[in-house]
Amino acid sequence: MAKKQAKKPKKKKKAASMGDPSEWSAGTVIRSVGSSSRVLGDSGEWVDCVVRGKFRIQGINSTNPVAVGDRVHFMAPKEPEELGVITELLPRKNYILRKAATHNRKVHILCANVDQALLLFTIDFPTTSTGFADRYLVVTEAYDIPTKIVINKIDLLETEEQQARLAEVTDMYRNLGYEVIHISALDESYQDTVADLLVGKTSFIGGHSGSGKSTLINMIDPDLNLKTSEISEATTKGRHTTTYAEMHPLVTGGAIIDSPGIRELGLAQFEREELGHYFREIRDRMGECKFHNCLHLQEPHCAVKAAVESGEIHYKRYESYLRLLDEIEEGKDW
Ligand SMILES: Nc1nc2c(ncn2[C@@H]2O[C@H](COP(=O)(O)OP(=O)(O)O)[C@@H](O)[C@H]2O)c(=O)[nH]1
Ligand SMILES: [Mg+2]
Ligand SMILES: [Zn+2]
Repeated sequence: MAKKQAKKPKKKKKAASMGDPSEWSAGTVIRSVGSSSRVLGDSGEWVDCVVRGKFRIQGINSTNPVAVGDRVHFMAPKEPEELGVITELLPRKNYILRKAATHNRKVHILCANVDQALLLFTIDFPTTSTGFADRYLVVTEAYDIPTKIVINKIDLLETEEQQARLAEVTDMYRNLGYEVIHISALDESYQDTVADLLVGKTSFIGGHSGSGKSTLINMIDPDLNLKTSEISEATTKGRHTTTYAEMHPLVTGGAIIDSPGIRELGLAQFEREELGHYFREIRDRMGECKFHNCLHLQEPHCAVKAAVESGEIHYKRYESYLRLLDEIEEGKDW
């Protein structure tokens, strides 16, 4: 057998010079892995770029200097074998953080400048727990990002028990003021519903692996032709794939940011005392607790516990609150 030929080292592209600010263009980061980013320029061109210089964001100790959704200035390459350079990061309207995968004490900016977040929720295949949903809702509430709950795969709900869970989850979140939409991303009759949700906006979409995110994005823009995976494969436990958020500009205007890793959405930068502010029904009642710093645990004359006992606050939401409170406590050492 012939000796395996040694792989030629990949020729590393050289970065363009930073040039003069008058030569810079504006664009949006649509993919970002390590120090290399893909920028969609405002005039429609895609440019692979490196980040030059320091992009220190005050108050955020993050592993990534720029994130998907960031508005930037960049210097386009002059030669085909050059990479562009991101020269300037424009101010962010908002952002979502998660724990960094590699650095214990750092955060990773998942995305920036989103108009809304969608939570893709599945009653079954795979089952999404309300605990998972509440963690997501707490984070988007904290960052003040309007959030809608999209329950997908309703075509698969056959038993009365499944229908009952669908109704329970729907009522629970509608009662809190969240918009809850039922769809089947494989059924074209929902296309208009999905389009109404997404057109013209930059949406962050989260949900379990296998909940149908890629299918939903393909439904609105089949040209994107995103890979979808069988549930059995998608939900295999213990598989550690390094995956990154990615922005898909839509032909209809707007864009979708698809992200795996939302299980790691960061709560650790929150204080225990502030968690209640991000549960709408707790926030609405906390002023009536006897103690202004009430954590709604065992304190006397707690309006929140009273509302849980009377059923005005759903016990599942209160359970989520307790679990997240514990998690913040445990996360404090990082
Ligand atoms: N029956 C049914 N299957 C769906 C629906 N949406 C997605 N799927 C399937 O669920 C699997 C996972 O979907 P995918 O889009 O890859 O999920 P992602 O991991 O969230 O991106 C694929 O086999 C899809 O065909 C739906 O509404 N109904
Ligand atoms: Mg996917
Ligand atoms: Zn209280």
